[in-house]
This record gives sequence, C-alpha cells and structure tokens, in this order.
Amino acid sequence: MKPADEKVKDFRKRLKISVVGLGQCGGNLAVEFAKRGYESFALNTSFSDLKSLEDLPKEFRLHVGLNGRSGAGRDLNLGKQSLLSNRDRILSVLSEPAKSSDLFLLTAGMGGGTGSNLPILAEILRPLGIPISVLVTLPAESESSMTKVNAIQSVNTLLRQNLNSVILIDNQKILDMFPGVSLSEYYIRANERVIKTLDEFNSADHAYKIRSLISFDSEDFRKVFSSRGLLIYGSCSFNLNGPLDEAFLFEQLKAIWKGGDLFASGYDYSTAAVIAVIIYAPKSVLEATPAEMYERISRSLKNQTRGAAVYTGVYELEEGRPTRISTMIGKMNFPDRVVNLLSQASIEGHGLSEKVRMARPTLDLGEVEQMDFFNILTQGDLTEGMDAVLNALEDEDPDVRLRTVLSLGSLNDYDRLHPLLMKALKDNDNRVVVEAARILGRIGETPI
Ligand SMILES: Nc1nc2c(ncn2[C@@H]2O[C@H](COP(=O)(O)OP(=O)(O)OP(=O)(O)O)[C@@H](O)[C@H]2O)c(=O)[nH]1
Ligand SMILES: [Mg+2]
Repeated sequence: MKPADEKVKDFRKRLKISVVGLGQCGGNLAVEFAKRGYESFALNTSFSDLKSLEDLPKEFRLHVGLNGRSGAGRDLNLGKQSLLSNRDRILSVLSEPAKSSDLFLLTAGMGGGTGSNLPILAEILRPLGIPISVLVTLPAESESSMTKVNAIQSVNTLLRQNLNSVILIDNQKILDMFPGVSLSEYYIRANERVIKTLDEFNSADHAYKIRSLISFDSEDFRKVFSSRGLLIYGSCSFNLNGPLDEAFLFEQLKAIWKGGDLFASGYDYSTAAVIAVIIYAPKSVLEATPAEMYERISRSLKNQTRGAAVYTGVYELEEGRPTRISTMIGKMNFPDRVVNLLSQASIEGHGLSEKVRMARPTLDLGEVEQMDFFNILTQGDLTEGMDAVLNALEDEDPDVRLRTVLSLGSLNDYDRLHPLLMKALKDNDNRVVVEAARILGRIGETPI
C-alpha cells in the first residue's frame, strides 16, 4: 500500500493500451474499446464484417483475406493462411502504435476460423517487442462442435505462449445474464459489460475526482495486468451506512474471484499470484471505518491467496453514492469450465471427425486432420514408458487411472505429457478429467 502523498510525481496517467480485434467478435470488442478512447484496430478476413464496423476509421480496419477472398467460414487453417499471407502488412500497420503503447491487447471470439487464430497473430506481432495480453470469449454450450474444438485448440495454444495475461470471457454466462435480449443487442450489451470494468481499472486513479486515500495507479495496474497466466476481474456496488465490514467484503470478492458473471466458472483463487482490490466509498463510510481495517484486509488477502502480491486502492466518493469494490486477480490455473469445455470438445470433436470420414471416404483429410487435435495419441512413436502409462490410463479401475494421472503431475515434458493428458481428458471418471486438465493448465503456462 502506498499513501497518496508519495505519488505526487504520478500524473495519474492511464496505461496506454492499443487494442487489436481479430474476426467479427474481435472487431466488435475493438469498437467498444475505441468508444472508451483506446486506439483500436480491427483485422478480419471478411470484407462485409469489416465494413459493418463503421465506428472505426477506415485506416484502423485491415482486411487480411487470402488472395482477396472474404471470410474463413470457421476454417481454422484458412484463417491461419490468410493471416500469414498478410504478415508484412499487419506488421507495418501495427508498428506505429507499438512505438507509443505500453501494451497490445489482442481480442477475439474463440471458435471462428479467423478469430481462433489469435495465437498466430500474437506470434506475428512478437518482433515488435511489445507486451501482449489477450482477451477472448469461450463459446456458449449451444454452439457447434466445430466451434468448441476450434476454441479449445486456441485456448490451449494461448496458454503455452509467453503472454502478459490471458482473460477468458464466458459467453454462456453472458447469455444467462441477458435472458430475452435479441442476438444483435446481446453482443453489444455483453461487450459493453466486459470492457467497462476493465477500463475502470485502468482509470481508477483519475476517473474519480474525489480524494484518493490510497492510490492505485497505472504502474500498479501494469503489474497486476502483467501477472502472466489467467486473469479475471470484476466489480460490485452496495449501499452501506456503517463501516466497511471485512466478512461482507470477502464474500463479494470471492464471488468475483470464482468467475463472477463474466468469466469461466470454477477458478481456484488460492492459486493466484497477484491480486488488486480497489474500494470506492463515500466519506461517511470511510470515516466510520477504523484505519487498521485496511491493514487487516491486506493481510487477509495475502492469507486467503496463500501469499499473493497485493495491490490496493481506497477512494473517497461523493456522499450518497453506493460503495463499490473492484478486483482483479491474476496468474490462476485453468478454471473448471475450461475442463468441461475440453472434455465436451474432445467428445464432440471425435464425433465430428468420424462423421467427416464416414460421409466422404475418399476425402483428402489434409486440413481436417489438423483439426483432429484429439487424435494425436495415434501419432508418433511412444516409448516403452509411455506405453505403460497409456495402459494404466486404460485400466478398468478408475482409482488406478486417477493415480496414474496424479503421477504425471510432477513431470514437465510438454510433448510427452500432452497426448497422455488428452487421453485422460476423455476418461469417464470426472476426477481423472479434472486432474488432467489441472496439469494441462500448469504446463500450459510454460513459455514456448
Ligand atoms: N462476447 C461476444 N462474443 C461474440 C461476438 N461475436 C461473436 N462472438 C463469439 O465469437 C465466436 C466466434 O465468432 P466470430 O467472431 O463471428 O468468428 P470469426 O473469428 O469472424 O471467424 P469466421 O467467421 O469463421 O471467419 C462465436 O462463436 C461467438 O461465441 C461479440 O460481439 N461478443
Ligand atoms: Mg467472421
């Protein structure tokens, strides 16, 4: 915690984030960021999708189709070729903002043929030497198998890249939040919601013209936002007459840390490495709250997250406004929702590739084979040790399979572990699936 008077030199500057949206969802999110003053670019293989982003100036919309083609039609490989063939143009357009920005935030909906290539875009931009964070959406339950397979492939790759942070927005949660809203309206409202809270974090120290008692500035934001691994954030408001109550505060915080109403559910916040909490409250609430309360809250935050680095801010609001807390928590492991999506995509993905084979026996599987992420077990030579592990993973006793997966937990060899874990993800015992996904989450954080 830093008292506000140590911060005189801090010009209450926001972190300068340039946003690059890929595909339709990415473009929609880029527009929403632009409305809040962020320099935003939209890249798409589709002319018509780009055309519809009228709120972005033309020079910020970049067509990245393959030989003038429009769209990628959920085809991951076509999206990839399109991006790679436009590599030099992308670099030349984005090299200018890279000079003046603190970080690039790449954003896309996971599932489509264009946006799911966000990991490729991150690699293309790497030579610019600027930190890169990503904000992506996970498909809703009702979306197609192809969408889920695409999504899970990409999320898995993103987690292996050396990114600043990865934010997973859960479209299923957002869908549940706006029942009865039309599809066109729904995305606009959803995107507004996603970006508003993130923007609030970046402007915490200057958006409110009231006194800061403990300030949370752009450097604090940078540290939390650059915590590597998975990151979530959220905020909530409530009316308080008396002092801040620690137990009540933690109840609210924990609801957000488990995923809140935007993020994939089932995060284990005790694994977090970095945490920020900002409190905005009217003078009467702050005056009623004893000073040692803030120290106590900081200590509890440390304890509950088993030693995470804690950043806090306390701001005074005008009388009559509700008390509000915002929190951001970073470097967490895979949430349960991704575990479920993995197993769903795995099962549905298998069905999908079977269907393709059966329907068109003479089809050249070139591109489809690459989509068959879940079939890699049949590829490559397995060493003897691997064979034994594979057999154990097929044992009819689920406890044996569980112990086998647990025994893989201490290994770090991604290439060897990956096929084994993908097999375990298809297990019909949920404990085996969860453990496999946990290990995948952990090794996924290893830089490539
Ligand atoms: N939250 C949110 N999700 C969106 C939005 N638009 C699309 N999605 C989600 O993003 C996923 C990918 O869809 P698109 O962005 O249309 O796909 P694309 O990247 O353009 O890919 P292709 O059309 O295949 O080239 C969808 O399955 C939806 O789950 C949006 O504006 N907001
Ligand atoms: Mg599209």
